[in-house]
Amino acid sequence: MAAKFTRRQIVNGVLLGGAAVSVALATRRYPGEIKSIHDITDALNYGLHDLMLSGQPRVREFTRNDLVLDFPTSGVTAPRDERYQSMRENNFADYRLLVDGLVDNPMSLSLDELRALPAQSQITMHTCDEGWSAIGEWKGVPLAQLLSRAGVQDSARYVVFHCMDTQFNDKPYYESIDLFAASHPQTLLAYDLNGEPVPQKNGAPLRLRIETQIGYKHAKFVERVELVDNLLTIGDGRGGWWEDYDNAIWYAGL
Ligand SMILES: Nc1nc2c(c(=O)[nH]1)N[C@H]1C(S)=C(S)[C@@H](COP(=O)(O)O)O[C@H]1N2
Ligand SMILES: [Mo]
Repeated sequence: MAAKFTRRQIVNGVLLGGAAVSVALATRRYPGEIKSIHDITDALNYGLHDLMLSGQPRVREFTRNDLVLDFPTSGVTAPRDERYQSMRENNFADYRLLVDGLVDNPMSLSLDELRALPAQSQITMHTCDEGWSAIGEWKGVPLAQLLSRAGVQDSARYVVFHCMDTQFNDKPYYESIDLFAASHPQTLLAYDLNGEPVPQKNGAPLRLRIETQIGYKHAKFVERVELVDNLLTIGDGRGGWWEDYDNAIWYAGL
């Protein structure tokens, strides 16, 4: 005898099937290891945001009247690393930004070379998950522009930002984003804040602005941009210092 299903059972079946497929697709694309419900919801959130942001809409920009003049800080404000301190004493004359990994033309750029590239400015709101937000004017090089100069190879999927500050657990800060977020038109490597070189406390001489994501993704004191095909071999493998240290979610969309 053929089984008979009510309309409700069929609808429920289709919904359940759809949910299972979405979970399967989202978790397959997700770079981290899926070990808990928390990781599954993170993966789903990531998949959904990519869909919603597929046209790369810009985040809101503000006016100079909205600026917070002394931009707050979070995390490391003065790297204790000797190498950083001596670079800073020398006004970052010896600083080089390295762009390497899965690229055709690895680059090493001084601050003057970075400043000579076409620049972009934006007045945006930073949101830290500790519960504060602040508006600043950031100027720098669009990340997409740097990446296109470096020639990203087909196998690359993520951009890792290596920082010059060692954290209190003796591990260096790092963060990572996918190539989609990296190519957002407001994703910048910023060297100026409110018309002045980025102060030490806010990540001198160069920090990431990833306006579609929350505070801890905005790596400060960046010295290396590495293109990779997976995140498992970087740090402890969860894609960032906070992710490794405190299980912070890797995809930190606002
Ligand atoms: N290298 C490095 N980047 C970092 C941090 C850090 O401690 N070290 N803290 C993060 C956090 S939690 C936030 S909210 C922002 C704060 O940036 P700000 O200090 O300029 O406000 O930087 C992020 N980037
Ligand atoms: Mo933060």
